[in-house]
Amino acid sequence: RDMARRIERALKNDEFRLHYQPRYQLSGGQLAGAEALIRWQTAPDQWITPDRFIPLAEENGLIATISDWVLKRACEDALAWGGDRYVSVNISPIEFRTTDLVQRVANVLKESGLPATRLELEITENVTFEHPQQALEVMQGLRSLGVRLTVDDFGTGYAALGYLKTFPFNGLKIDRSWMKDFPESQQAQSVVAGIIALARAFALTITAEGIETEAQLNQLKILSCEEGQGYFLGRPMPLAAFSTLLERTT
Ligand code: G
Ligand code: G
Ligand code: MN
Ligand code: NA
Repeated sequence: RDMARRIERALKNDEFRLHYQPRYQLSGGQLAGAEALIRWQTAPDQWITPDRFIPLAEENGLIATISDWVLKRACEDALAWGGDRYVSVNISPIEFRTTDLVQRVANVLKESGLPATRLELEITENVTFEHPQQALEVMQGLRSLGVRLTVDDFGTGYAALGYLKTFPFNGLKIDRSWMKDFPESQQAQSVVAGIIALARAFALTITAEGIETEAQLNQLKILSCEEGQGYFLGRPMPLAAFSTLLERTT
């Protein structure tokens, strides 16, 4: 309850920031877009990581308020990125309980002017949908707007074949835990190759996250993984740094 009050105050006091982590096309090396990651700065050198406050916001009903702030910021920022670069925003599975998510996303697109095709929503699979039928309808509504939907953290939770078949995803992100001993371990290579084949069977765009070495990047290219993200390619950074990166690439 105390945390709920702190989050509300933080929104009012403008203590949240977005950092952007670049996502690259692996074949041609183009900067495809960025994932928005929230940061909470409580003092000049003090940050609370989302791992700590997002789960609390989910419990105390403030997650939608945070998401609305993130969506607005992210869409406004991405408008200036040029080309058809997208911004991708993490949305908690909890938010798929209510159909108002579709209206909220529609509003933010309209108000910001960002084309829907340049917004992607990442939905973690390590939490199940409490009401799958409801979640399906919300996803269909979002797809009708033109927004892309991606399974995040794939390979850590509940998402199985039925999940990929039932829900209208456009993309899949391989959880970074699978990169740990990739590509040295033959088993890790087989698993990653298997997930890529699986994604292809469902016509999903595949992104590898947690790329930390050149060896990983090269092997992912060989496996025809489409997009990549990770410290080796670029860390999450403030908007100004991401804009500088864009200037240097275009
Ligand atoms: O950026 P970092 O590694 O600290 O993120 C930790 C976790 O917090 C990740 O699982 C990430 O998906 C999640 N996260 C970051 N930003 C947001 C956000 O804006 N909304 C939600 N729901 N989760 C976020
Ligand atoms: O759960 P999700 O995939 O949204 O989490 C994204 C988080 O992963 C970001 O907060 C980011 O800080 C972190 N991250 C991004 N790239 C790497 C990486 O190469 N290595 C590690 N360990 N973490 C990463
Ligand atoms: Mn994510
Ligand atoms: Na992830």
